[in-house]
Amino acid sequence: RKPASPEPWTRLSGLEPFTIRPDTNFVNIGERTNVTGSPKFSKLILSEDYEGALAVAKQQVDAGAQVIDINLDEGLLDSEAAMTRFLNLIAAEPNIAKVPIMIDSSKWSVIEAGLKCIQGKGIVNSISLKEGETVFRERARKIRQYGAATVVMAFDETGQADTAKKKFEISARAYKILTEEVHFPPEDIIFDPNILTVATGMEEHNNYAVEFIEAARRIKTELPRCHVSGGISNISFSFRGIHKIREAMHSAFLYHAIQAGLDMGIVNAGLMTVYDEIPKDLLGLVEDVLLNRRPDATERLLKYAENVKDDKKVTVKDEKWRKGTVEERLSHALVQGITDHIEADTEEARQKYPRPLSVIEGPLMDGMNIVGDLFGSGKMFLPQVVKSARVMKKAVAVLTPFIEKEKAETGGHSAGRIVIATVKGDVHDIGKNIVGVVLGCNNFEIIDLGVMTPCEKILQTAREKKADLIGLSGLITPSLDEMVHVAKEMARENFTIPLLIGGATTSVTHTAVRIAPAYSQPVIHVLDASRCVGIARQLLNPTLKNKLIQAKKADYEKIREEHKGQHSRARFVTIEDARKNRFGSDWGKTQVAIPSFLGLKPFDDFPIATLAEKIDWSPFFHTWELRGRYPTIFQDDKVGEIAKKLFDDAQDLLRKIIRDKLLTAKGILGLFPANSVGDDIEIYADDTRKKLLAVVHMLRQQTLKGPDDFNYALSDFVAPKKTGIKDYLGAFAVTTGIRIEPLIRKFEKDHDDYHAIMTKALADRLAEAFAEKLHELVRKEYWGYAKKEAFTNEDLIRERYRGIRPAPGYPACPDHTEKRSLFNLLHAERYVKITLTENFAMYPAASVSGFYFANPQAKYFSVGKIQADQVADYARRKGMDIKTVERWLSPNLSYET
Ligand code: B12
Repeated sequence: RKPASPEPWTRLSGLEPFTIRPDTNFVNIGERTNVTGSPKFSKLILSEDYEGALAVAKQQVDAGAQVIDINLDEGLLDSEAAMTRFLNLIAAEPNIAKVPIMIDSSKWSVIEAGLKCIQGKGIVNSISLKEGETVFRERARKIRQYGAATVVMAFDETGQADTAKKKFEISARAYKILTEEVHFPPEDIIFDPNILTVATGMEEHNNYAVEFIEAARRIKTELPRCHVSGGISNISFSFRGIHKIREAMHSAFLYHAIQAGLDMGIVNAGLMTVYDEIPKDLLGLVEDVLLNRRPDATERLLKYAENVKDDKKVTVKDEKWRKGTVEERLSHALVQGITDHIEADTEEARQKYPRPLSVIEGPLMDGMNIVGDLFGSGKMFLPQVVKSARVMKKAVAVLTPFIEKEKAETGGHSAGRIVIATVKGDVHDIGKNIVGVVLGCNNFEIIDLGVMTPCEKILQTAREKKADLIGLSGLITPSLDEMVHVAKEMARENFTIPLLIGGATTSVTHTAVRIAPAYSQPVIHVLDASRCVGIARQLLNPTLKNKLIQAKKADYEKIREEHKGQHSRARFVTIEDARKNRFGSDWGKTQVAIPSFLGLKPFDDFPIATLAEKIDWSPFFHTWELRGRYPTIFQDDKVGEIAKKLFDDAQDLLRKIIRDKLLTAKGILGLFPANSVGDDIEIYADDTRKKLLAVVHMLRQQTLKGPDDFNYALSDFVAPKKTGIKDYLGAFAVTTGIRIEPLIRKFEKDHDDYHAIMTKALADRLAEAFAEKLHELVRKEYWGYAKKEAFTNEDLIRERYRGIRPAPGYPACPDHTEKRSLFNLLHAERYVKITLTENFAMYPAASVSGFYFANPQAKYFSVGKIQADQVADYARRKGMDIKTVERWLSPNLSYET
């Protein structure tokens, strides 16, 4: 008898078989047993509450999941052990184990651990061509051995596919390998062509749903018998927290994707609604977004979302709080950051209270105390606090004329008076402003002297205003020396008040080693805004002050000791030996790329809209002390919602900036003939290389290296003159801060620190995006050595391209004074309207400048500490005296001066 050959259907199983026939409806894969997507499940697993975790799995099956996806990828977990434990526990629960398991991990070892445990036939989620064909084949063979089906993600060696074409091409390539080489049954292949989030505000994301649907259609028609799946909730992350919108998006997306061929998906059955029951107006808006039917689709859906509350019903804004007493209303407005009624409410309070000052000391301070407590205990986040400050400032503005009329003194009632300033030669103030707002919210009186503040002005103001503390801020390394100078001057002028130090370039080590010894009174480094209130309060409290000072003294003493130890432990080579161990491209074989033009190319008004698309958003969130990477930060249990709100506000402002042309982006790039001579780079006027335009001086690493490592200097990436090879160097300077002042002043006048800080943070992001965009144009067009380069924004952010753009001040070229030659070369002051301060900060603040190296082997590195012999040599090369060089390079010196 000839056995009947089984139909080529996908046959999966847990304890029970589950066959996917051609007439099987859409297959639901439960998503809640995933630590990356479900905070609740994550908490249970991390606290080892496996009973609770099993209950989640059971709930999924009870709710109709036909397969359950299990993902235990969590940094704090031994994921292999956790996967083994959880799957073994599931095996003992027939009500769960009856369905097939999808083992989900980005780590192969975890997948394999899972494969060893499951009974029946499960699914691996996932493999891809990300690490190349060899690894792909190996893993596919292993999956066959274990007898599982597999999900194949649309990734290849160049990254994640985001267009229909790329998604299909990668899937087709994987299909061919799997079916022809690995002999994988096509019905056991499930393609996941990446469902990516739409309505993020980024134009390039608008077509993501359409690209997915198109890819699904092609995969199902052209790759026989396979399946298409995806993580459905990804599509709607932009609307996190607004269930009504998300449900509608999921259902509408499924409706269209299933028609195109999607036959399974990881879904939360609880976040689903019936397509036909989606209100028609909402459905129209949602489908406009999903099908990318109109350019303003996102904006319109966002507008709709504003009126949608999380209770799944459309409601008008909740105005119940308006019925409370005036005190309750003020407190609510402060905590929630609502400015709508603040003027009227403050006026009402003024009439109720005996004196205008009593309104500040009473209900307003009560409200701000709640804000301070919530922030202190981590229940409120910086963007919310800054919004509260805006409400407070508006209320105080209403009262100020009355207080002045009364000739009442507000200051005496504050928790303390603090003079803060960004030091001379430095232009950055976002960090300082944030600290000012946070301290202000906590009842400190802030006298903010702004940026580029000379020492004399800081000390004179502190004396005149009888300040209780001085706070200094700085972004670039030359500011460190300026801070030491202020400390010395405070000592010389017999100040007795404590000095606070903060800003991106400062550190507790520098404060302990260099600044604190210059002033006998307390000098304290403050890491960020969340710590400034605690420190300031302690310093101004006679009982707590001594304790803090003693503790800091001991800490700083220890740091100084450790610092000394580090110096003596570090091993260096002479500059001569370092040069012998230079990195040398094999110049004989190196093909130098010839730029498509030589000279300067100014950009007078680069479109901000183009730059907006290139923004790397993660640092924007860091500015607001929200930790996480964009866009996954929106899924963060703790800060996700706040991050989304902040992002939406930023998008609104960005749109306004673009629409009303509120900022101007100017830039210049230059491409020049160049050759290295020792550690310098000579730049020539033209390709005859007879006339020298400038010499750029580089520094070389001097720490002792291992056998396969080099002592790098950036000049190593440019062909030495003596090789006779014609090489080139690029340079650039960009700013997006032109015309920023009036915009900031407008917000500040309106007591709106939130938008003032946001404007600066956005301008900084745009400056960085401009540098990135210009570099891309250089690679693809102006230098043209990577014409076919095709990277996603993520790839660009991770710098996966050829060539580097180090900026003077960054670790590979730490000398800020080189900006002078760079600016001369580019005529940056003339074309871009950026000026350099005496300490080589660039004004406007939102500016970036640097060099381009095209050498395929060029990479970023840190020069680190250098020795006196190199400093002497460098001083000679630059025509500077040693003392001056030592001052500019003080953070890099391996010795005491
Ligand atoms: C974003 C960024 C930029 C932005 C703007 C930054 C800004 N607005 O402040 C842009 C892209 C414009 C930029 C440009 C440049 N940058 Co930059 N940049 C950064 C980055 C990545 C983050 C800084 C930041 O914004 N942090 C967020 C803010 C809110 O934090 P913050 O300023 O530190 O403030 C907090 C605390 O420090 C503290 N604090 C701050 N002030 C005060 C004051 C008091 C009294 C107290 C108590 C506390 C306190 O509380 C604040 C709130 O929490 C840092 C690297 C890093 N990870 O720090 C490099 C960094 C600061 N940049 C650096 C350099 C070199 C530059 C450039 C010179 C490069 C160039 N050649 O183009 C230019 C200079 C620009 C100019 N105008 O002169 C160096 C500086 C060190 C150095 N060697 O000088 C850094 C450290 C990078 C590095 N590792 O080399 N940069």
